[in-house]
Amino acid sequence: KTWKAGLRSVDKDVDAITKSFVNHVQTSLARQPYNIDNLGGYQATALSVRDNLLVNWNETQLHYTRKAPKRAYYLSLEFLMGRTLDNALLNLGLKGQYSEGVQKLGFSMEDILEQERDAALGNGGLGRLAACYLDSSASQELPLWGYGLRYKYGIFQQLISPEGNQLEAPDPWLDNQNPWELPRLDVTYDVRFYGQAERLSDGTGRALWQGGQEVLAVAYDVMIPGYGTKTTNNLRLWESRPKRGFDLNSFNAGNYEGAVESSNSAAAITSVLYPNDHTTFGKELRLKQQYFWTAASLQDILRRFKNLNKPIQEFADYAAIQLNDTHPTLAIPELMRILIDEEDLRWDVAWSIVTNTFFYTNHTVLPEALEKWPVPLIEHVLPRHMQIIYDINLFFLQAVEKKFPGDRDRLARMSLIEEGVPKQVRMAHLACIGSRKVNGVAELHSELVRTTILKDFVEFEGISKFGNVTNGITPRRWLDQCNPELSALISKTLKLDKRVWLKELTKLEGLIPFAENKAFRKEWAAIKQRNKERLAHYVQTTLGLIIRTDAMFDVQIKRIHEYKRQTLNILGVIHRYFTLKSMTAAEKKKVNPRVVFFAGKAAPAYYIAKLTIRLVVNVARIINADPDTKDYLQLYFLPDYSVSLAEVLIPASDISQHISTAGTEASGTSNMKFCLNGGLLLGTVDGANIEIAEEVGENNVFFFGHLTPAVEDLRYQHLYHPIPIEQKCPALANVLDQISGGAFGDAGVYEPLVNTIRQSDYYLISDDFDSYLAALDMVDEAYLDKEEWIKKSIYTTAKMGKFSSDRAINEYAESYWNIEACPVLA
Ligand code: 26R
Repeated sequence: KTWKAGLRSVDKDVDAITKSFVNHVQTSLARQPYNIDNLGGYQATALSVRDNLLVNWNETQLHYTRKAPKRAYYLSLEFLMGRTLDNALLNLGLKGQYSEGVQKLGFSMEDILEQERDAALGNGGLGRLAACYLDSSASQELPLWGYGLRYKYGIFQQLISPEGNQLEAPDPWLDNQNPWELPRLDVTYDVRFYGQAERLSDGTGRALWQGGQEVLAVAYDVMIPGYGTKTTNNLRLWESRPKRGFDLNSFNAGNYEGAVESSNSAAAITSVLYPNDHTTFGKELRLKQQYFWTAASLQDILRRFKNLNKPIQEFADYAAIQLNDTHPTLAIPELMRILIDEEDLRWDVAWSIVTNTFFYTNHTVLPEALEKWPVPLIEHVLPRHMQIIYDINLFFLQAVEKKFPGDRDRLARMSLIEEGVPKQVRMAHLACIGSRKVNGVAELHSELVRTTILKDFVEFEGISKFGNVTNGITPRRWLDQCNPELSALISKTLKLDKRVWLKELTKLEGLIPFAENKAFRKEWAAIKQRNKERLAHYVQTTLGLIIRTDAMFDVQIKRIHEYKRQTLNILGVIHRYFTLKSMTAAEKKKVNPRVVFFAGKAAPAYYIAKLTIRLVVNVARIINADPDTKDYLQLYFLPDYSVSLAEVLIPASDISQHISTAGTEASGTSNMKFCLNGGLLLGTVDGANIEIAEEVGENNVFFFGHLTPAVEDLRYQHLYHPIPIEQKCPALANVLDQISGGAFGDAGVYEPLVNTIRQSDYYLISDDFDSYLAALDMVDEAYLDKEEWIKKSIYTTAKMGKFSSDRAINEYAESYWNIEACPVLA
């Protein structure tokens, strides 16, 4: 009774909010209530909001424990969360009250929100998708936890030198304290590395793994509130710590460095996010990250299961574990190890539990991104796991041999082990055979998974194991938060509370008839205009650049990679520049002014990608200073792309570019975000672009370029029947000559980049350039008819319902994990 009286409930009124703010200023921040700056204001607000989240979080977790539903676990090495405060306020339904509260105390909510640093524990699409899925899982009241690593440093900060080079600086995101995490110093597990594995000779197949290094995993919990629900799910991030502070023997022997060395090497495991996407490096520390995280997560999941007092054979009835790409694939041999060596199960029983527990999502078919780990490295770091992988492979290949007798090529293709020096473990094969189901992230991509990288596995295991779940995005962050005016207009027009349509996004179709309403179109366009001004203001205050806002805003923002073809875009810009320069004043008058934005990070070791950035920056320098053209064409490379920057850029865009070589972009998710905000799409017939076009109709997107089936043939032609670029594509040859000739300075510097196109041109720039230019012209022409353009914009937003991550997470829940909503009653 006494306890109950003391229990806290959620603060619902402004008085309670200001009280808790002041209270946190005094007792948590140890500061005086007067004389608090915006950072202090942010911290106090965040701590107060956190208290409210905690009430719901505790209730949710207790509810799950009591109800004991089957749960899903989302294992991802990346969670690209961005900022939390605004989202927490929205989902709690306390935005208005807190804005009023902080205003009473002399703050503006906008300034407070700006103080928060992004949680940037991810590289790009895969990590941001994980964050959207967490939001949707809680909003759909699904019992789901995320598991990841608490990197001390997230994705690097990008600086651009005066020459245009990308420089990397660390991202010390935890320096100002992180109010959104709860350290759980009581939730810890031991994780072993190295040592010796000896098979027991008792005929059970068990082994003893001893010695080596033991590291402690410490849990940090991040609360994930659902939109308009009490459900507050959990994201558990592991931090590595030395198991013992330092080695006292070495210390006493005077070897101080030796004494702290092992403690340093333990802490190093979760020190930094690897900044490469799409190229593997085979680094030992990365392998240790993967094992550390999967081992800690599995111990945690098993401990929770054991609290249910069910036989271990029922594990897969209570837990579904989603592998976000192959990064957590070591969970498969790790669960085998636990079941066999520690739980004493027979191999077949263990394997059937494992293959009913895991689900694998593939996020790329690019060969250089498919993970392979050298056998000697795994043998060294995880000796017992290497034995288990060999055993899995043996039984697996025996089964293949049985189904396809004498087909040695097939065995070699399907083996978990790739022959070579050194031998390597193919993680996608292991993830595939160890999982209940496998999926790709858009229709085309899933088909490519089935027909290319996992073709043999489809033939062996049957097609029904291989599905598709098209990606989605959360409309809470990617419409309501980033574009509040548009959200308000939609609610007003649909005569629906946003709490309805933000959870049932297909309701947006109700906007279609309003496309014919002139007054509505005017309001729609005015909001786009104000979003452009907001972006211009941001660029002016952060970079000191003046951007004209009466132009078409053309945006390409994503990781810099050859397959995403930022090169195609910049070459198109250069072509436009020289075309403008050759025009008379009268001709120019008819031209749409255009502002082109690029943003994105290159992997620090990706030379060609960095050179692409340098080219963009230097082309911008020339173009923006040229009096002949600057009224018609401006170009900006915005440094240090992030979730928060995307939230400003996306609502301001008229057209965005998603122009990967056909068949290379698994899905793309920013394409959905732009379209949801009424930006039109210029793209190739690739990834989710195709499904977007299916929704909005081909007349409302700008498609160009060769299709996936042509790509292989074209590459073959490049190699064996090359046509000189001057002959094949004169417009492109001209542009390349200008670059080589030093039109943008640095004659010679860009040759390695230019040569990738002049020579093998793996990503087919020369094949798609002319049709790309034609598509750009079509965009220009369409933009001339403003009213028609706005109609397209409205129609595009209206048709984005399919791409809500609520739809996607429900597909996983129903068709994959077999879990159900477990609502926490108010
Ligand atoms: C192994 C390592 C180097 C690595 C490879 C690839 C690390 C990270 C990646 C990231 C990849 C898998 C990625 O982000 N893929 C993207 O996933 C998005 C979400 O499904 C897709 O929208 C996007 O098309 C795809 O490139």
